[in-house]
Amino acid sequence: MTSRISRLFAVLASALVGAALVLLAPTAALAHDTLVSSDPADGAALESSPAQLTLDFSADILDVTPVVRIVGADGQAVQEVTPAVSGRSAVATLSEPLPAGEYTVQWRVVSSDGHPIEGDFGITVQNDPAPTADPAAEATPSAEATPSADASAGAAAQTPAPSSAPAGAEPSATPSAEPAVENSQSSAMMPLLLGVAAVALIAAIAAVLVSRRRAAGRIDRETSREDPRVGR
Ligand SMILES: [Cu+2]
Repeated sequence: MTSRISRLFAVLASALVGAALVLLAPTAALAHDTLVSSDPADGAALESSPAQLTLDFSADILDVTPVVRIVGADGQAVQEVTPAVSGRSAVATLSEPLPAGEYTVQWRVVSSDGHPIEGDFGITVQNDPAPTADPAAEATPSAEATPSADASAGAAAQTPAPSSAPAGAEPSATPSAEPAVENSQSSAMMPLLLGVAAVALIAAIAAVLVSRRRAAGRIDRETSREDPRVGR
């Protein structure tokens, strides 16, 4: 009897443990935060290096040793950044712009349930960071750049100007001169031409009208008589 009770108890206990495991396991899995989105997004092809990477998770992650590592196509880590965790997002500000290339962004943060979670996504940078190289170079050679720019501008203004000006002047001079003459001639002849055209138009209309009336008259005559042309 005691053995039966203890056996029943053991069965009940194992059933309870099994039920607890079944119920708790999904909630534990659901409690794991996931990466919802990122900026730049996975697979993004960027014209130039992003200044920062923003990772948004499904819940508030813990600010415990978060890491964002940017790995180049050769598998070598280019940068390793400790992102700033705020609520659901972790923002990794790059220490320096990325050169052109394909990168894998590896991240590891601690989920709101205390479990570390990690993942990665890919981005492509299409151009080298030229803008950041220019300001550094501009600082010293700016004094040299202006004279050289002036010299080149002066050379460009002096040498191509005579060569281009005659080249441009010759074609433009002849057409501009001829149209000017034509314009003056045509402007002087315009009233005459218009008068001639008007007279010609009126004459043409009159001729058409007259011929139609004649034709109509002929048809009338033709219909009334037997072909007057043959008779003539
Ligand atoms: Cu967990």
